[in-house]
Amino acid sequence: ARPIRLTDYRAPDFVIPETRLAFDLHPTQTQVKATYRIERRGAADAPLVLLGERLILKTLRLDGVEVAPEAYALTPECLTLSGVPDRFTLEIDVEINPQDNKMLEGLYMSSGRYCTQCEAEGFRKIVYFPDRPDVLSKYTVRLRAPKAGFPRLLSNGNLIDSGEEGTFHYAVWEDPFPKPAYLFALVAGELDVLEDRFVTMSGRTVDLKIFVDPGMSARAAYAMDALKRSMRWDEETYGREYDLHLFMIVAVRDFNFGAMENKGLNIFNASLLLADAQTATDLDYERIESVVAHEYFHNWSGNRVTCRDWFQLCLKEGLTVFRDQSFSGDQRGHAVQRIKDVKMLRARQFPEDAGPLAHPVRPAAYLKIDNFYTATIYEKGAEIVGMLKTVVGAETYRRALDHYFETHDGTAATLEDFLSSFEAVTGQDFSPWLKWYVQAGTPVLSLSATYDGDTQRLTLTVSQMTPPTPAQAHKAPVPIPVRLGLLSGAGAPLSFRFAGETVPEALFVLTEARAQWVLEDVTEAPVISALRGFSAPVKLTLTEPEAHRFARFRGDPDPFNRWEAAQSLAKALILDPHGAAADYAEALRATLTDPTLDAAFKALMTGLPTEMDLAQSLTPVDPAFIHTRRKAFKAELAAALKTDAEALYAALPAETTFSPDAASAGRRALRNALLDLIVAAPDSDADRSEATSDQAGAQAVRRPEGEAPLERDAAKPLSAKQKIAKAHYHDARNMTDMMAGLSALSQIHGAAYQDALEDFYARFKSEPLVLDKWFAVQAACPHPETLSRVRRLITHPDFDRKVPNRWRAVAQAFAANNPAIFHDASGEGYAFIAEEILSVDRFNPMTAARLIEAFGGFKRYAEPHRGLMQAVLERILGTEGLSKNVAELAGKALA
Ligand code: DPP
Ligand code: ZN
Repeated sequence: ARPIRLTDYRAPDFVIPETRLAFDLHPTQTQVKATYRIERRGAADAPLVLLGERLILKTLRLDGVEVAPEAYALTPECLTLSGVPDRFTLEIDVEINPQDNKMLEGLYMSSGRYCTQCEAEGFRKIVYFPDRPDVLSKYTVRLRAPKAGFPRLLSNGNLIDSGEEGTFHYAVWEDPFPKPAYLFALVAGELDVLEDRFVTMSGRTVDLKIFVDPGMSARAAYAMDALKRSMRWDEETYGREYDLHLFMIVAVRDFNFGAMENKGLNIFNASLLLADAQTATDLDYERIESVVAHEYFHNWSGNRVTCRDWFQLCLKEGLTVFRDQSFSGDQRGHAVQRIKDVKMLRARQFPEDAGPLAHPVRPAAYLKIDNFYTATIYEKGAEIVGMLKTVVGAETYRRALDHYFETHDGTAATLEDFLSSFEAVTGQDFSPWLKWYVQAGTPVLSLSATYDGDTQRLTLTVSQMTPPTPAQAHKAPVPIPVRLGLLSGAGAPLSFRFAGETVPEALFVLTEARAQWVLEDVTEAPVISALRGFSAPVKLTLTEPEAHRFARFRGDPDPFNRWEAAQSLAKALILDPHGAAADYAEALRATLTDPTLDAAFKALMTGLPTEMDLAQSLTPVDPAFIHTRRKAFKAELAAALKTDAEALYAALPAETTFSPDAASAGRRALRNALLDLIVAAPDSDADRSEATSDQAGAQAVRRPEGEAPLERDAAKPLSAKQKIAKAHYHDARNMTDMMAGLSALSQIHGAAYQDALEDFYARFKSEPLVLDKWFAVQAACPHPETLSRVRRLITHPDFDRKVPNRWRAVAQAFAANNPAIFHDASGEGYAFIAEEILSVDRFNPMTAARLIEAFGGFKRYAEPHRGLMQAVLERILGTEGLSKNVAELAGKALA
């Protein structure tokens, strides 16, 4: 297949100012009738090329006259008409089969309902159209379906007509805002609705409707609340007002993405919309809040101003992620939010940027754009917007964004347009920032300091280097904002003079490969606190004594750097085979007992770097070493803090009434982080006899299938920590605590874990979203027995590969959240995931391809992992009938 290149971009030859669609909905034979008003913009002899896949073309009429078959060319991917006039009306009738559509792109059925997913290139699976984001059209949509079973007929915009035709009924929707086809949506089926209202800043009333499975509307209450807060926030923070009289969200079970910002009719994966105390965790609530905000914010950053082509994807995604992160920070606290965002960036984007799948935030070429809904485009894209805000300041940033929205409203824009808004309001040149968009790889920022006590001068020498990435051997410097402060040796803040002013902290921007910054009036040799708030998405190297990190750990006034210091210490100590936990435990004890710090922050401080984090700091990666060392360090830490952790845990009783607010969630997070630490402690002598339960489980791998491996443990008395975890699980009044209990039990393994799994299944077997968690916790259990367990899970009657949530609950949870077992030296984990990718690729390539990432970094791994992963990738790539999606990523991973 030939790649699509940014440099090949050409403006469309035809525009379609008006689109009329009529759907006669039928599970296997839906009739779609499209009427387009078309105008030529390009060369007089340019043919009209419409894209369409998996469509049965019925009729084609140009200005009312049927087009003869010899007057058009039809291939499996497009319909070409030559010699068309400059202005004309084209009518196209096609037939499609929603029931058979398991790709979940275009029009498909989920739980007996019709729904759509058109981003990026799904509209062409509904009808022939110039399916590209720079063709904006005004849509009028007529839906017709049987009244029975399909009482709701929804599409974008405003409902302008509806009526009955015998046992059928219809609805006509008109969206007054021109939009690209990827924002088209329809939903038809039986749905309950939760309704509310929002009065906009100019006094208009907007009806808000969230549609969910019958009986589930109470679970949409939190999403509704988040929606109203998002709408207010976008008015107050960005001056952006909602523009239709109706805003609808629909939750569906089968969905490739998290959610989709279709104009006026967002469609959500039910897992990111439905929540109540009994079925959703605090993390679910947090994600619902941020995704509801994200999709709502797209109404301006994405819909009103859309993307000229898919290379500009981060124009809408990076900006919208930055906007939703800022919203979440305002709702939940900026320090904690920033730490979580950076954790996510490092867990997903940094590895991507360091491996064969590295690509710029604006890629230069692709085979399947679906493969570029990546952490780089979303999260790194958001970081760039954040850096721009940091360097220009909040007020100028707001003026630049106002300029951007006003100048490009109703158009399909580019990243250059975005940057030029910053130029327009500052008069400065922002072209150096384009480097961040076109250059892949994570820059390494090196910092060294020399202090002169006589002159009280601190000289910082900084330099940057971005390592080569595929197809980009040489990199230019990028602008790097560095927020920097100083601490005394005792850990107190130390002010200094810079540019004539005495300041507690300064912002430097490194624009060249190298620079020197001189700080005056520095009264003692300081501890440097650089890159505060993670002011740039770079890897910082700073050679300094361990004591400096401890000083920041204990008292950096910047909470991000306080957390960062703890993490980097933990990383170094874990990766050092002789690293001891005693000093770290002391500093953590001080943090945990500090009454001025909030619980959510303490919870984050209690968490150690993940095995994935650690893998990034070790070459070659040895997953077993990382797992063993992390476990040993955690056990040592837990032993040192046992008394404190147990006392703090006991002092934080489980809350009886559940509130999803940030402060309550923070308390639960801390209590659950303490539980995690408590169960990591080695068993005391009294419990020693129980320590064998781990080995009993390990032997289960070699037992024949079907034999209950843990049964014989059931009679054993429980160890102290098993008792705590079991009580935590059984006493839980909400899903957050329940999952924390279950996950703690999964860490210990043994009979109590098995009992809890059975109990959980019995309670929640009819709750699909909760059952996803039940599958995921088992797939992520770091016990060797998981290798055989995942094979049993995929034969479970509730397992269904055709439902992406359920499939990801096993396959993704195992590949991404269980490094020790996924990377088992036998290669069985790799083989399992390879088989899963190939199975799902047969019907849902978009979702299957996402899992290739698990093998992406194979070259960094030690043998036998490296060779085994390479063989698996080769096997995948050699498979006949492979999708373009999987072929593109597997090919790149191997290159
Ligand atoms: N555009 C969607 C999102 O927001 C992806 N389906 O992120
Ligand atoms: Zn988005």
